[in-house]
Amino acid sequence: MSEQRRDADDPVVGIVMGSDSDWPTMQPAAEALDEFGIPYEAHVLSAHRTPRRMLDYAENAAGRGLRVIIAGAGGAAHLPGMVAAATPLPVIGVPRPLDRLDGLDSLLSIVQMPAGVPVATVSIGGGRNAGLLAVRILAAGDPALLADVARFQADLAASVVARDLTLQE
Ligand code: RP5
Repeated sequence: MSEQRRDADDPVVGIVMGSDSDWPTMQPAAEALDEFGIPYEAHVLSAHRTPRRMLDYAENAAGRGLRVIIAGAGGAAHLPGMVAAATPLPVIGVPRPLDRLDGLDSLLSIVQMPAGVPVATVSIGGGRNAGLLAVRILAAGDPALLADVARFQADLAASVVARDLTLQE
């Protein structure tokens, strides 16, 4: 990849989805990135309706400075896998629950990738965890961000303890 000049605000995570109707599922990923101050971009790319646009995006993502892609889709959810096929970047797949099969179709379409083309698939509707996983991937090479993740984990644990019900009493 050729080195490009980058500003601190340039996106390092790409959030892509098969339809604008997927946004409610994907928005929690964006919110998680916001919480950690990670710049991102969000686009609609369809593996089926706009295949060339999807391939252009995936093939150029690393060269533009993106480091992780979060891809969500529902039903015959081929977008995450096809993006993973066309980029060397890590891809996180988010299965969107649709009305008819509750997202099981989306999950299986995303998770059953052939060896050699990994997609890190989160749970059905797991947009928030997709965002948090992207943060962790970035944090592996960024000690300050890693410390932020550790603080987040400590806060999460404290919030669970604070809500303990002490059922034995
Ligand atoms: C998929 O078809 C999209 O990712 C979306 O989850 C689903 C329905 O899309 P729309 O008909 O709402 O545009 O490709």
